[in-house]
Amino acid sequence: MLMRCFRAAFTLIELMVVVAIITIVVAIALPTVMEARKSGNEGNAVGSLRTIAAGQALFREADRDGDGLTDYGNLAELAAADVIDQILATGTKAGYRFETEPAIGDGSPDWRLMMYYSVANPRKMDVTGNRAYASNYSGVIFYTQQLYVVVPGSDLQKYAIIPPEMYPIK
Ligand SMILES: [Ca+2]
Repeated sequence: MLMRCFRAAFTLIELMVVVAIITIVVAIALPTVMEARKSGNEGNAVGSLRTIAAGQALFREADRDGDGLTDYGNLAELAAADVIDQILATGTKAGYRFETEPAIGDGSPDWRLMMYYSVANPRKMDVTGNRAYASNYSGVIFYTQQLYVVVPGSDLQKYAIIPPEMYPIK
């Protein structure tokens, strides 16, 4: 009796209406969920750049690689010195890819004592994040809405200069 009532209560059309409503709700909610995930990843990327900045300072001041120079390091060197976590050390964390390198200047070792740059790019632009970030030894973090490509020999790599088309985060 109960089963018969149930069947009578749910016709095919009613089921289709339910499916249509669920589809609409998902279609409305999905972009919001995606945006929330991206902004979460972006927040994490900024946090990771701050972690790298703190790690660089520790690495340099304490000569954590023990080479007798108060120099900056790359991701592998910071990881080996235990000043960044092992996930960040892989260069990929929470939808972002990270790089950090001492500045190369004119090739003399003095440059790596004074400057470094860090870059965080979304693994997929507009999918895992809407912004690419960069920072230098000043600790200020800048963003752009294009993937940030570090060109070998570019001013960023040489002198840790943040290009003018990047904007400081608030
Ligand atoms: Ca050192």
